[in-house]
Amino acid sequence: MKEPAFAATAARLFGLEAAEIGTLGAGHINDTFLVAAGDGRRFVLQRLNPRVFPDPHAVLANSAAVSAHLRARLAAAGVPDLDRRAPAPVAGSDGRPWAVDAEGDCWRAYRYVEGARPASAGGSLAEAYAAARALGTFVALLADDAAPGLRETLPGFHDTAARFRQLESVVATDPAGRAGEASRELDALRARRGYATLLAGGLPARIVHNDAKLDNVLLDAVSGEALAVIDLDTVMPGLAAWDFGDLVRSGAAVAAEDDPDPSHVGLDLGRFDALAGGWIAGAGPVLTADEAASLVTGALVITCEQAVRFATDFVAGDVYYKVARPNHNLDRARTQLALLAALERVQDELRRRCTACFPETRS
Ligand code: GN1
Ligand code: MG
Repeated sequence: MKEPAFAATAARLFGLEAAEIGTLGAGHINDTFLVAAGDGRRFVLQRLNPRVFPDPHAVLANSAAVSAHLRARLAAAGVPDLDRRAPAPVAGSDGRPWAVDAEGDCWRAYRYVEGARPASAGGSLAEAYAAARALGTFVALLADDAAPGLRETLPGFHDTAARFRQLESVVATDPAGRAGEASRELDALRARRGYATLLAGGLPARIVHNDAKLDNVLLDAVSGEALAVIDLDTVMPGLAAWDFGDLVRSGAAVAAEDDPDPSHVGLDLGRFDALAGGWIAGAGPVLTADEAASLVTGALVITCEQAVRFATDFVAGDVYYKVARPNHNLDRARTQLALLAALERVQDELRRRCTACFPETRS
């Protein structure tokens, strides 16, 4: 984590003199700060993690193009309050929607959306529905011909087969001497290698968020209305089932992603219904029948893949995700495996519930 002092220097690259500065949010990857300028305006300032994003300029160009497209679509539909619904990046000193500091780190800044809060997996069902609908609508708004062509900034991000290969290769070298400690989880994952090919082939690539978690949606703090989808680093071509899958993975579990006791983990069917209903209300109109049929498979595949990713990082010695305690990544892998088992038990029921969210006229 870069210290707030670095952030104050970075803020100047956007013409901002910070009167007050603090950290913000709970992301696993980037460093995020809340900057209060002397005139009372507040900004979110983020440093992109260079280990995760090898081409930060492409990431920032993608997210700026997506914001511009969303703003144009919302403006054309007569939606007011664009700055709260699709915050635009602040221009850096050379006019680009980002800035590079003396150490070569890439930063971006947005106006902080006042009077808003992120949706949360512990919130009401109405909140889950509203946030899921916003994430589905995001996919629909980016499905038109005028949508920007985006770079694949993280190649193979949801290539589940490649994620399995990475796990095996880090286990083979076992750089931190931890593979033995994760042997039960490794066995459970190896038994599920078949998930790696379940979504392969046939499904259309479209622009998706790729990190479709509830806390990436801002809600109006008073009305609870969904305002904006944020955290656009991973927006790039992908499958609709990935977004739906990540939403279910992160929003329908009854325990936190890093709960140290996997026996706490279960699937909340009422919450699943709210998420599926909301997301399909937003994205459903643009989905093909094959995509509609792939959604629950997406939940299984993405949950399995996330278990693989956390297990890989545990064995690698915690080099990717931020950790706050020993075994943090192993705990995360265990919750994902417990959730996967819960999803597997009821997958037929989940498919029926998903189908019921689409209008009957759908062929
Ligand atoms: C990371 O930092 P955050 O929470 O937005 C990760 C996602 C994972 C998620 C797990 C670029 O997202 O893919 O699903 O952690 N982002 C990246 O909670 O790897
Ligand atoms: Mg993210």
